[in-house]
Amino acid sequence: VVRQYSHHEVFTVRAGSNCFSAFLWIYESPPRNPPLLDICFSDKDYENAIKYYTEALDLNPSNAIYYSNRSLAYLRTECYGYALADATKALEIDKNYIKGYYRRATSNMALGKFKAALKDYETVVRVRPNDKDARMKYQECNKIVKQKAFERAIASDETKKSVVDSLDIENMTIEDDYVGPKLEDGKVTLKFMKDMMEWFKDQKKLHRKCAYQILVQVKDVLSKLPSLVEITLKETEKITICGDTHGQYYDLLNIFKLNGLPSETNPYLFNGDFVDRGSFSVEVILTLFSFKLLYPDNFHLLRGNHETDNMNQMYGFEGEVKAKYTAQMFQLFSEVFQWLPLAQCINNKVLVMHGGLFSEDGHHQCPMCDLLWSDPQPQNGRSISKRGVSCQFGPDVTERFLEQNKLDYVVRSHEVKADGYEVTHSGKCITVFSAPNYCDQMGNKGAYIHLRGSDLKPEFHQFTAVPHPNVKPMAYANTLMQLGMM
Ligand SMILES: [Mn+2]
Repeated sequence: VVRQYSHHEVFTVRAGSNCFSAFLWIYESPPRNPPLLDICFSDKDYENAIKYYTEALDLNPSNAIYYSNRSLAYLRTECYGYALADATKALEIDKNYIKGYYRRATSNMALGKFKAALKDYETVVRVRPNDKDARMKYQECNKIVKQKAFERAIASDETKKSVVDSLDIENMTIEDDYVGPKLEDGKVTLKFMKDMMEWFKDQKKLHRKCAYQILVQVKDVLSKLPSLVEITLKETEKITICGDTHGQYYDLLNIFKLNGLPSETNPYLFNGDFVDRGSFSVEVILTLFSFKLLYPDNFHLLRGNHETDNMNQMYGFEGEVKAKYTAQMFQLFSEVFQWLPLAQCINNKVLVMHGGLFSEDGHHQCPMCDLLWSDPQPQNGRSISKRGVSCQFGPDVTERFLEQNKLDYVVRSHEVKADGYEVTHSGKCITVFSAPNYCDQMGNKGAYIHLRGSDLKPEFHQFTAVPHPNVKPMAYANTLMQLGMM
């Protein structure tokens, strides 16, 4: 394999980092080699890979392999839009380049374009009829396409009934041998919270009756909130804003250890992407929902782009809920997610949302998609999203938006940052990300922000990842999205 791609060896040696050469070597070897995939990469290596391939492409813009390799680096940094463009380019240059079809298929899978992905897997299988790996991927993708077609066929126009109507929670029995936490008189209490967090820490399962009670109650609480929640901090009050947590339950516990448990005097705002990727998403979301029930006015949750069905199907949450509970419970989660607010404004001055600002100034065509998906960019104006969804917005866009709405700055999450946070657009656009060592492989810090009512100045606190039990991220994700399958 190394010999076959010897020009990459030269290239990687020039790049001068062991980890970086390992990165390239591994991904040019057959994806059937699982032990190698345990090597830890940091986000810097992907960034470097992208940088070096971009330089190489400047010198040699007709090299399909460079495009294909950069496409992989983009896949790993969740820039699926760019990944798709590069894979497409690789195939334009060399339509016989089989790896290009793989990359394009993976990009399309990640973007939820299953039919397009299937077509590419089909090509690979046709060219390489004896390739078991290709056949497996083809079959897996085919299964999804058929399932989607079936779902469409049985879907009706009638308003979907809520799962809540088909549940008889009162009559669910808690078996005598269950010694875990239970709600007290059907209510979440501080004692229940502490017991549940300990219980989860020991990798034990909350009784399904309790899980259903929490979900039904939180649906009720969330459904009464506006899409844009407004809060006021008094002079002496502060709030903690956290970014993506992505199923990293043990890191969530660490935030509470470092920054104190949520309470009426220690309010929190969690800015979306609670689930998917990390394999303790059920524990994270049940903990967050329960705190919402305990402190409805002082514990805030906003929706991320991962609080939605198609993401949960690909990136693990649906699989995890099915493994730990049932498909019906996943449906209820899905209903609850739809009630999560989309943005929060603090003291009329700081606007918080998961993704960012809008594809257009003034009134907006798809405000929800933009709020949950967009990213800031350093250059003025707007450009095509690296993710293939929504857009990227420049400092001028932020400036205009803030001016029009008489705001000081925006806080958003959605992107992993080496320091756990990043201040851009001259301090007007702040990113906060709270999943340290994201996916066990990015080597990034996590961060949270303190905002005080007195001055509304952001104060950053960083933290590093803590160990977690040996269940790898993406353990419940669609097999085609798992590491090493790309
Ligand atoms: Mn996100």
